[in-house]
Amino acid sequence: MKKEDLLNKKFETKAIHSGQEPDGITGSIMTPIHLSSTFVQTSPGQHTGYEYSRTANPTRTAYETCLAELEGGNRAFALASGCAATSLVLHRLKVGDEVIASDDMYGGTYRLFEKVFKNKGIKFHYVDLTSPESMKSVLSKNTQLVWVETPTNPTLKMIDIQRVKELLPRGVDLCVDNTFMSSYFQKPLLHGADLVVHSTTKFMNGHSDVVGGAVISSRKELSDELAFLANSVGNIAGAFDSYLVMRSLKTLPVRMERHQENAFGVSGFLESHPKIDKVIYPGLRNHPQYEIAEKQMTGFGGVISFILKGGLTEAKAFLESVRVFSLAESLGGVESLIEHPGIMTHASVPKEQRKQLGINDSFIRLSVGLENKDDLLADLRQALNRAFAL
Ligand code: P1T
Repeated sequence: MKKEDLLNKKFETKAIHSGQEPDGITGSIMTPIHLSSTFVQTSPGQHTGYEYSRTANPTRTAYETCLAELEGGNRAFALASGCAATSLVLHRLKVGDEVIASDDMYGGTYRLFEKVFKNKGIKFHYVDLTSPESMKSVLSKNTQLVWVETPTNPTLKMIDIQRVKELLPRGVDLCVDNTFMSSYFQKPLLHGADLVVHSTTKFMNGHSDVVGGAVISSRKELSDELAFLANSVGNIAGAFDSYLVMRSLKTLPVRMERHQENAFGVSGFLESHPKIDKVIYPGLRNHPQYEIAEKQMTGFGGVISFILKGGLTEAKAFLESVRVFSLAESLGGVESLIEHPGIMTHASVPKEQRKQLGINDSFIRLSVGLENKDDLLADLRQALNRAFAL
C-alpha cells in the first residue's frame, strides 16, 4: 500500500503494509532482502540515499518504518538484540549522569547497567516504581534517564507510565522497555514516554528464530542523536533479521490475541490448583496493579509467573516433567516456554535482591504460546501430578 493510503488506517493494516510499498521495478509485493553491504554512487556523494548498510539499508528502512508506525513514534532503529537496543539508549549518557530504574527487570539489563555502564561512570538507582513517588528520594540534578519495564520481568509489576513522566523534571527522559506487551497491547509513547525499547526476539518476532532489538523515539532531536549513535556504534540489525521480524509483525495482532486467550486459560487453571501458592498475571483482578494494567494496556499479554508449593526439589521435578511446554529462556514465541528465573534468566541479579522481589526457588515463569489450550492445561496438570506424586 502507498504511504498516503495508510493514513488513519488501523494497527492491523499498518502491521501488514507500513514501509512496504511494492517494488517499483518488479512489482514484488514482499520487500526484497537487500544483502548488499554497499551501494554504487554515480559521483562522489551522489547516491540514492543508500551508501553503506551500517548507515542505512533498504530492507532495514522498511522494517524501521513499520516499527515507528506501530509504536506511534517519530523514528525507529532496528538493532542486533534487545541488549543492543538498551545499550544504544545508554550510549546517550556521559560520565556523572544518573539513571533511575525499576527494581525488577530482565537480568541481562541489570547486568548491562551494573557490570558495563556503571564502570563507565554512570550511576544507577533502583526503586520500586509501582509507587512513582519513590523516585523523589533519588532524583537529582544529574538524573538524565528513567528506565521502566512494565510489566516487569519476571514479577510482572505494573508501572504507571503517565504518572512517572508527570513527576520528572523537564529534560529527564523516560524509556519504557515494551517487550512483554509488544506494540500491539501497549504504546508507551502515547502515555508520555520519550523512548521505547523492545527485545524483538520476543513477541514482535514471535517465532524464536531471530535475536533482535529496537528503539523507537518520540521526537526528531532524539531520533537524530540515535541515528548518529547507531551508525557510530554499529550495533544494527542485519537485512535478513530485519526481513524476518517485518514478516512476523504482519501476524502480531492475531498472535497477541491468542497468546492472551491461552494465558487467561492457563492462569485460571493455575489459580484453582491446590499445589500453586500464587499466580501473577496482569489480567487477573487480584493483580495488585490491575487498575494500571487496564488503564494503559489494551490487553494483558502471554506471560504468567507463579509460585509453587514446596521448594526447589518440587520446582525442578515439575520443570523436568513438562512435555508440551519447553524448559528454555526467552518468551513470546509461538511455542510455550517455561523457566526458573532464579537459576536461569535472572541469575545475574544478586540473591538478596531476588529474595526481596519474591523470586524464590519455587518461582516459575511461563510464556504461553499458541498451542491448543487444552493440551497446555493437560501438560501442566500431568507435570504437577508428577512433581507432587498426586
Ligand atoms: O535477549 P535480547 O534480545 O538481547 O533482549 C534482552 C531483553 C530486554 N528486555 C526484556 C524485557 C527482556 O525480557 C530481554 C530478554 N529476556 C529474556 C531472554 C528472558 O527470558 O527473559
